[in-house]
Amino acid sequence: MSKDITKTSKFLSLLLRHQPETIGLTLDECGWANIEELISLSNQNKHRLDAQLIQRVVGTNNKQRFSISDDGRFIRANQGHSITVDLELEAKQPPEILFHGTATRFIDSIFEQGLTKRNRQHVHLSSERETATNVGKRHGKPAILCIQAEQMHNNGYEFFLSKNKVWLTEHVPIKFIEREQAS
Ligand code: HQG
Repeated sequence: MSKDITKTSKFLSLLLRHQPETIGLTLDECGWANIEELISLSNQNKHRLDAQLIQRVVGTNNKQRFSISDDGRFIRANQGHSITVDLELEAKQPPEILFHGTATRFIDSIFEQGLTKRNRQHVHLSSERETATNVGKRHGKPAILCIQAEQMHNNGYEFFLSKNKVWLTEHVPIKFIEREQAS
């Protein structure tokens, strides 16, 4: 990814997940921002942005973080919000096991409280161990947790699958979490 694209992706994540007010942008209740407005407010705030750059970020983004509406006028983040938005996700049956990557320094607290969503709208889980490892590395020395997702689901916990295939849930109680020992 070129430097421009990475920078823009980070900027869009900030605006569309956390702080649209930084440039005076408003999102609708489903998290959509009007692209024309986004471009104009960004440029007014000295962040160079145009339709082509947005298209490149959406198209090349390795994690498919963003979606454009069918009419091409709106953009939103697919997951990862700290602000409250309705992603219109349907509850879905998860696989038997899901993974969560975290840092070793959080382990004690996780085994006291379960996995909590912290600043975000959901706890983020992955069907792939490798993805979880990469998420964990962002925070420090990684630790992988195996989550008994099917059991949770059978016990009435809801799961959602974001458009970019991140599994989301409200909270994971301790009894469904097991730490995977490093091999
Ligand atoms: C930890 C990225 C102490 C949790 C990724 C994590 C993901 C606890 C951290 C997405 C805890 C929160 C989200 C507890 C949870 N005590 N620590 N009880 N419960 N934690 O960044 O899952 O690249 O909010 O383990 O790919 O790391 O931005 O969540 O370490 O999908 O698109 O608290 O962000 O996507 O950290 O990452 P985060 P996350 P993007």
